[in-house]
Amino acid sequence: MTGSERLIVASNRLPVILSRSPEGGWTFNRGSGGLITALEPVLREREGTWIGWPGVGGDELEEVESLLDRESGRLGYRVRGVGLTPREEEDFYLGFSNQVVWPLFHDFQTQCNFDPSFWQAYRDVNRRFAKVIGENSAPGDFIWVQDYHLMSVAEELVQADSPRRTGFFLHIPFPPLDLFVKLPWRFTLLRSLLHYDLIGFQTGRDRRNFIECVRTLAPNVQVEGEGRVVEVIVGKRRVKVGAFPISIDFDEFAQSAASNPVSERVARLWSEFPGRQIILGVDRLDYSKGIPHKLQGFRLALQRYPALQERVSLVQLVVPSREDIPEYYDIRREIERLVGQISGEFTRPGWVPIHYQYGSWDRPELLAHYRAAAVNLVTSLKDGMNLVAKEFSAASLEGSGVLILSEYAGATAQLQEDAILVNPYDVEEVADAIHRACTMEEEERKERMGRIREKIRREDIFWWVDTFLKAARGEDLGESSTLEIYQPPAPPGFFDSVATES
Ligand code: GDG
Repeated sequence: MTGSERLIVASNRLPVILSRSPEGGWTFNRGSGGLITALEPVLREREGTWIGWPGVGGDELEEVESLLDRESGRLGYRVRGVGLTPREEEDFYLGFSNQVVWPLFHDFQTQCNFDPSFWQAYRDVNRRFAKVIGENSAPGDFIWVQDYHLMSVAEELVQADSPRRTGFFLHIPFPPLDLFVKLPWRFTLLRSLLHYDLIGFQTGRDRRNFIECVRTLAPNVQVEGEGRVVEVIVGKRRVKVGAFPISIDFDEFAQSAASNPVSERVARLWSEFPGRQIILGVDRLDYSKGIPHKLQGFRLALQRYPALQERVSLVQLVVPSREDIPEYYDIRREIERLVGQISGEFTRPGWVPIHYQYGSWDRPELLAHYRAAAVNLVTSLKDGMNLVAKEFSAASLEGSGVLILSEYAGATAQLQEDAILVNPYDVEEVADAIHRACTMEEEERKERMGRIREKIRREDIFWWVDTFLKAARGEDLGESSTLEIYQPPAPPGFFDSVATES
């Protein structure tokens, strides 16, 4: 691929989502987020096409095609739809994607529902994506497939006799071998992935897990090279495998956080929490985010360090997600039970320990909370990256925010030196980290946050797109600073007694 060849992006959702208006027509909702912001300019420059589900059924697709064409004109790149029937939404999206791959890849093997009809729907939908990609691309184009919903697309393209140069980026973690082998379709899925020319993971750890699976489960595997991208050779195929930590549009976040409307809301928030520090949690409703663990850590912090009472408040936003899956309903009940208990135990006139909201904020409100908060508390039990941590840091304009980050978030690979790291299963460690963050001297806060912001600014979302596409072209990527695999260091001298015993 040269820098100017056509780019086709495929993702489960299109950046425009259609829904029926009450009058029976269609309304458009524009997606937002870093991925769309970063890919749109590249798509415009390269006569690109974005292929995905526009939120409609297969029988409605024809009806909306002219609307998508019109929208393509407005966007400056083409959007093409892949329709899903309600049954496929159930079995492919809520089923295989979110009750098999999501829990397994986040180490929640016991939450998996290995229903064979889910797998069948996954194959069918991936085949349909490949068909639409084949129809809307030519052999010289580069196809960039996003995320775990579409792992079989490259293989389906080959089977449909539409071979293309393909790259795949996995936004979620890749599990260790002993978990991956639990998957009934482990060999087929691995073979599917090996049809991509480049596979990108968030971290060195995910890449290591993948390579170990391939080495163990596929025959005659060799790995060549070092650095951000290595080559996995399976028979005659050479597959590039790399680690590309996703990021955010740092400058845009920092600038928007400084805007007048956001500054006004920051002032309002500070006046609503007079003389108090805001500890902020922003998480999609998901068992992988460790929200109950966060609440337990906060409760213990208030018990262990009574001086924190009336001095800090936890503002926790939980964004609704996948509510049709029973486990998500259960986790919400668990969260709300804990919020109720903690409020009951600590609330007193003039002070509420937890401000819990189940819903979402508009962007200025989100930015205002990021900027106003003294601490961002991230306790994911497993997380591909965690963009909230990066967004909080970018919006921390005063430069004195403290990031408490789970060891198990992908962002730890980059930010381990300056965030306060916690094992979210260790409730005492979380409590101590909250205390440390809330009592940290201004100077130390600023030094740490300064370095965090600099790292995120340097490796922002545009760097991410550029690095992935360069890797796809086989270009040299230079030095790699973020491939380190975080392991908790033992305290100095901890194992000395073992070493000296005979
Ligand atoms: C997956 C992986 C990986 C949240 N609440 C509101 C809101 N948000 C936006 C945040 C942020 C995004 O949602 C959440 O991103 P995360 O990265 O934290 O988590 P996932 O949704 O699980 O994303 C993850 C990511 O993919 C990218 O590769 O980092 O590990 O699980 O951007 O800003 N936005 C607005 N209002 C809200 O209330 N406007």
